[in-house]
Amino acid sequence: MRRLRLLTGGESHGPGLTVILEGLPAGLDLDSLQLDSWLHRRQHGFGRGGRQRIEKDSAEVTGGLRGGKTLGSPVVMQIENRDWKNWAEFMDPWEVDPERAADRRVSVPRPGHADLSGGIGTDQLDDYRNVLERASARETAARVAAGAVCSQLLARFGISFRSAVLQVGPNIVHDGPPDWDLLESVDTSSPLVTPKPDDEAELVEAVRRTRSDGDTLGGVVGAVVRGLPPGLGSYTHWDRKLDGRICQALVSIHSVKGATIGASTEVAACPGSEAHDAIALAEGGVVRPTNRAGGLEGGVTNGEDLVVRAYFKPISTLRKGMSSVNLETGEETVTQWERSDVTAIGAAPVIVEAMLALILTDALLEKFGGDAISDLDTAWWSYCKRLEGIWTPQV
Ligand code: EPS
Repeated sequence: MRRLRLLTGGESHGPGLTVILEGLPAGLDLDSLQLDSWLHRRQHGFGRGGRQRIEKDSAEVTGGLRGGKTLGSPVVMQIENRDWKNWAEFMDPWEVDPERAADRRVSVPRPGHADLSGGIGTDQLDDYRNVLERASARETAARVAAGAVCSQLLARFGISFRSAVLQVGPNIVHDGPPDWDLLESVDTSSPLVTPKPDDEAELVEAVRRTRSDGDTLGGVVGAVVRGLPPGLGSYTHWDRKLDGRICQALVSIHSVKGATIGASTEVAACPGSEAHDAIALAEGGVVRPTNRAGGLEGGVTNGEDLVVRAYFKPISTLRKGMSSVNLETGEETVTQWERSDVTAIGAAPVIVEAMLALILTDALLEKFGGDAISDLDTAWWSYCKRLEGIWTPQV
């Protein structure tokens, strides 16, 4: 990121997570209820394991805020791991009894998790817990807290988000890229957060069956962002292109193996005349009758809705185990199981929104700058004036 910086710290079963978000302008009003509601959405979803009954995520702000307004200094937040009390003797930062630690030792790496690759890289092959604790998707709670803050800045300029689960394992709820209308009425409290809650009973059954088979499921999440002005990002260099920055952020989410923008896989099979979006004039400015580009052309926003999909592989902790190796004994064996989720896909939409909010806030600050929210407002409205007849903001 160019104007914003996000650092997160903490292990899954450590005392908690720390979030440091640096680069926000001073004077931005923040709402703690919105922040906690995003964290609450991340804990939701049918198929989660016992851990989510223990945690009740909430962000305690310990820096960068006074009276609900940003100070321009880093926004610092802490999210408690309530499960820590059950792990203190195994995860104590200073003293862990090696005999007791053996009870929670992970000696067989799980295929698909960071265990083996991370263990080799950091020379921690004697206990993969040293790797998995940080590689755990628990860290997404920190990302969601930061993304929730960013979304409040974007909301000031009329930029808003919708997201949903489009596929659970092999069960497709919506084929192709989503659009705003499809996602507008998504009930974020339905069991699997799809755009078709009436069809979710079947999906819930599929997750139940997978659980009894000792297996896990992934899926696809779609998200749409409305209200972005044209001209965010850059066409001038590979690492400035906004489409690349968005996909990097999405693929960095735990379990995500692919991310696409607009009608990506679909247009690869079309002739150009059916792949691109014609440009037309209407009363409000320049319009596109279609949005196959998903809001980005040449790495720059074009004023249409930003449309993304993120592809999640199944959770890599399987109750029925998978073939693996124990490098200490030099034997081929089967992975051990510890409590986990059957699928976390219901939690994924808000995580996708959070990563989008971070990257889009970064792009907005890059374009309009300002250490004070008043300077950002001035630059935004001056740009909107220049775009009169081309594009109209949603505020
Ligand atoms: C995770 C394993 C499970 C998940 C966890 C991610 O945790 P535990 O091992 O404590 O049962 O529940 O996700 C969260 C704790 C969370 O808040 O999302 C993993 O191995 O990645």
